[in-house]
Amino acid sequence: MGEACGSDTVHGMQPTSPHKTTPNTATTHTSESTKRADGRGERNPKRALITGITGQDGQHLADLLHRKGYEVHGLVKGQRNPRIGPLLEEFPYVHVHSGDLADFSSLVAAVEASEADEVYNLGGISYVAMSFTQPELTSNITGVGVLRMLEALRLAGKPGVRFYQASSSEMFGKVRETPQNERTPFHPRSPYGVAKVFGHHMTMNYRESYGMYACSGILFNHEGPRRGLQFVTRKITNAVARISLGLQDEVVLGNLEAQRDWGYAGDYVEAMWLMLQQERPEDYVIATGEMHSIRDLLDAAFGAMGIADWASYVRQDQQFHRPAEVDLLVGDPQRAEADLGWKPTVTFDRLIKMMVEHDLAVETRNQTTPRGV
Ligand code: F7E
Repeated sequence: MGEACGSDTVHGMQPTSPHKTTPNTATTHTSESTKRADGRGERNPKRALITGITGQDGQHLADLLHRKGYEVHGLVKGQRNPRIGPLLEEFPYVHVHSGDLADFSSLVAAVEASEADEVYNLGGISYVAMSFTQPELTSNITGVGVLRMLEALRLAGKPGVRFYQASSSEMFGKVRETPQNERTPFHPRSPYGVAKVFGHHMTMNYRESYGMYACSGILFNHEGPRRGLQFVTRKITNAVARISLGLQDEVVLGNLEAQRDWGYAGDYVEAMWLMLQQERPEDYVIATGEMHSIRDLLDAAFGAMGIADWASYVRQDQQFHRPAEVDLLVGDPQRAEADLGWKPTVTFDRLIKMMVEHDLAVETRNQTTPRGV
């Protein structure tokens, strides 16, 4: 199947990549990989394939796995994707495969060409607000995309490959209990949440039906300087930096009463990796166990710049409210701590301060660097 599909690595990316030249290269590697009994523990370095590698979590995970000695492969959509250049500039060791979670054959080809021992499915539409305006696209990529990847592994005959699914606390939605744990029922409140529930159950189903090592991390909000500017933490920390430099007057937000459990993305990718190193595949809640409102977030972000009263800098607008809101989320990470030995290392205040300082440095640099340099 490898040579027939359009998921050979993107040209001009990785000079040392064994997979970058022609689709036929993938065929050679596929035949080698079939010699392994279960695909694990017989090869050094281990290989990982990450979907969504250009996103916040993908970047943190690529870095972590590289430091652990893995050969890191990433699935990237579109040959002219503008995020490929910056990705390879920062992570030159990544082997890039062109493919799409909407395109089954490209997933089969990427699985075969990468010869992955571990697949981390982080790809998809992750912005909850957008899922209300593009519900069908969200269902297809964030939901059915999980099924496509699981089928790609099954039909490519890769029973030994370990699969991680990025499930989300958004699945809890209108919460039935607080804090939420692995047994809390789901009640999603957005097309995104519904799609994640589909992917979560499909991952369980492949584990139970085919004995695959397939598991999900139910990750609560996780942030950091790599977070996209549309998410509320980074939107605020970036605005605070710009306001303090006189580049912006205010930040316009939606619901200030929402409460979330915000942790540091760098900690959370460690949990993903740990989940694939266990004897048995299990699903885990990954969270800090602490809840804060958007108002707390504003306190922390403006506070980092020495501004105690932020009211005059913040305006609310209906355009940032959602048709159905998730009022509060807070996770109980006890199982992860007991089984995986995982614990968050970055506190809420430190996380927000780190993001404000990063944004201040970036915005200052942008101001002082002449255009085109
Ligand atoms: O919103 C409220 C908004 O967009 C957080 C994704 O990574 O975490 C993330 O989803 C809260 C919501 O993240 C604005 O209504 C107020 O209550 O930063 P967010 P999210 O929706 O919680 C989960 C775990 C995921 O899986 C997702 O992929 O903040 N809020 N005003 C606002 N949110 C945004 N974005 N912008 C505002 O102006």
